[in-house]
Amino acid sequence: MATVKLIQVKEDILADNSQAATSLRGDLRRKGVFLLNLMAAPGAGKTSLIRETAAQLSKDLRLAVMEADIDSTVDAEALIQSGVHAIQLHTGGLCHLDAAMVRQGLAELDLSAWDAVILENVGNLVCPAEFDTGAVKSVAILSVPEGDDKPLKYPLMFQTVDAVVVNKTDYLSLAAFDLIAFGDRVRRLNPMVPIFEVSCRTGDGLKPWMDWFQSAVREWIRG
Ligand SMILES: Nc1nc2c(ncn2[C@@H]2O[C@H](COP(=O)(O)OP(=O)(O)OP(=O)(O)O)[C@@H](O)[C@H]2O)c(=O)[nH]1
Ligand SMILES: [Mg+2]
Repeated sequence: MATVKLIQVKEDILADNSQAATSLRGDLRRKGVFLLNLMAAPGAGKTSLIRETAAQLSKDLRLAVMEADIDSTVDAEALIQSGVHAIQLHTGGLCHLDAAMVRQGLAELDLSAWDAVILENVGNLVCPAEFDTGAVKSVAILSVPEGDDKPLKYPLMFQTVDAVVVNKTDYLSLAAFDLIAFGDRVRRLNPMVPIFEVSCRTGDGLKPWMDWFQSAVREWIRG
């Protein structure tokens, strides 16, 4: 079993979160490090997308991962076993991360060694969307078995992100998931947001996602 660096992160209940998030982004800008906040319901494919992204981009980008969970180190262990540099944050039962908690996690990484850090937020479609983590970009994953109605039920998640990934498209033939209706529902909330249809299992559709991610990192690093 891989040895995982585990950090208990604590909420700063006295801090103004949006101020803390803006200040964190400023620090990331000065250090030339990109931070992606990846959000989704449990099991939608966050760790799988991170693993695929790291596998395809690690020759071009120095990429580290912060896995956040209420408990367990399984995701960080799985990534380390795939050769990805990952640490594990525990939220002490909280279903979200705020900017102060993300800053505590980043302090455990030597930021001069990385171009980009991906944060896997706690699996939840509600709470994580309510907190600015200080990330440069936020992305929501929705997997096909969850259903195309989720933008109607969890609008904040789809409203606040910079990109949406529909994962597990290999299940489309088995599920009554209407990609057009889903896209319409998302764009009613977030008109310009790019939507990537992928399967982390088959690799289908991953190239446009990789291109988007890589250009977002490059743009940030160039300043
Ligand atoms: N069929 C299929 N299965 C997938 C795909 N992507 C991920 N899975 C499977 O879905 C399950 C959950 O994937 P994870 O990547 O662990 O999902 P997660 O969002 O990180 O889950 P939590 O961290 O528990 O919230 C695993 O069994 C994956 O192998 C896909 O594109 N197609
Ligand atoms: Mg995971």
